[in-house]
Amino acid sequence: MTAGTLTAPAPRPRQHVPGFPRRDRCLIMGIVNVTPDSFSDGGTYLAAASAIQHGLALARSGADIIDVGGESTRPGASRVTAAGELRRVLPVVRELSAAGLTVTIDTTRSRVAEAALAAGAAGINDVSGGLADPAMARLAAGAHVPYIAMHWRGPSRDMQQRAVYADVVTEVTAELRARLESLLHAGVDRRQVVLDPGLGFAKQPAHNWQLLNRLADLRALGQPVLIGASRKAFLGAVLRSGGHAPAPPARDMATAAVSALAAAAGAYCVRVHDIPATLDAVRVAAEWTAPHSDPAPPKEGQ
Ligand code: PMM
Repeated sequence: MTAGTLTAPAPRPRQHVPGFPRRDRCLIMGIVNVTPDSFSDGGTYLAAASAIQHGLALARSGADIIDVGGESTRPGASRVTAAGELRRVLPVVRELSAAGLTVTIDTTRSRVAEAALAAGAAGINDVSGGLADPAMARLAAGAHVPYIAMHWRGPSRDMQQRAVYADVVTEVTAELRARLESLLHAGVDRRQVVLDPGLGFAKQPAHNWQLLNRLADLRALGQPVLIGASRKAFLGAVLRSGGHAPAPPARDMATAAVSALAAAAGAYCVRVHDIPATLDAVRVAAEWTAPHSDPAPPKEGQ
């Protein structure tokens, strides 16, 4: 077991997933939730036009990937139909992809993922890691696009009841290893697969912190790792004052701190709502872990 540490440099060369941009730092995925009920921005970008404007603004701020989702996954959320999900996401995916952005579709349904890929999406972000829809792995294999497999123990409706672990890091790592093996068995190319511990999904705050602290255990599976901590309740709990957690948008500085620490611990990508602070954070982390050599001594007279 290896504790997450600030001094352990990310291995060189930096991991690259074909189909995603290549950067000399941790990638940033910007979030566009085309939903009425997401925990942080539900309803703000439900209209296609405002979702498209928001996606373009995230990219201008420095997001490398834009993640478009049409179904809320907050604890207790009920499901939207596939047709409803498609109506929400397709115009947004089509427009942002046509504008030249790298778009992922945040869905657990292969039918939605397939339509989004046909509309120009570059990859799939599946919070169920292929468990919700058995056809997803075959789709990812055939389409040969980046596939983010998140740790999941069941639908959002009652997922917190499944937040029971003897050792969360060992169990999440083992369950993600099983997902990876099943994806490879279905024909998915290993280079396509990004793994994600699924912070807040069947996890209590202490579980999230243990997973972040022992990111190295997850990275030992050999796949790039994505971290989605942005504005989540466990960050609100840390910032609590006078018995109240700050509203989700007031958690962006805390999110940026997690982005810096996760990037310094070797995360491949962070998924966030607010780009500028996280962009600074991952740039600092890249320098923190870069193999700096001593500068030449100043010349006489300098
Ligand atoms: N979290 C949410 C939605 N999608 N996808 C991945 N890969 N990882 C996450 O942690 C994740 C996700 C929920 O957050 P949101 O409602 O702010 O999008």
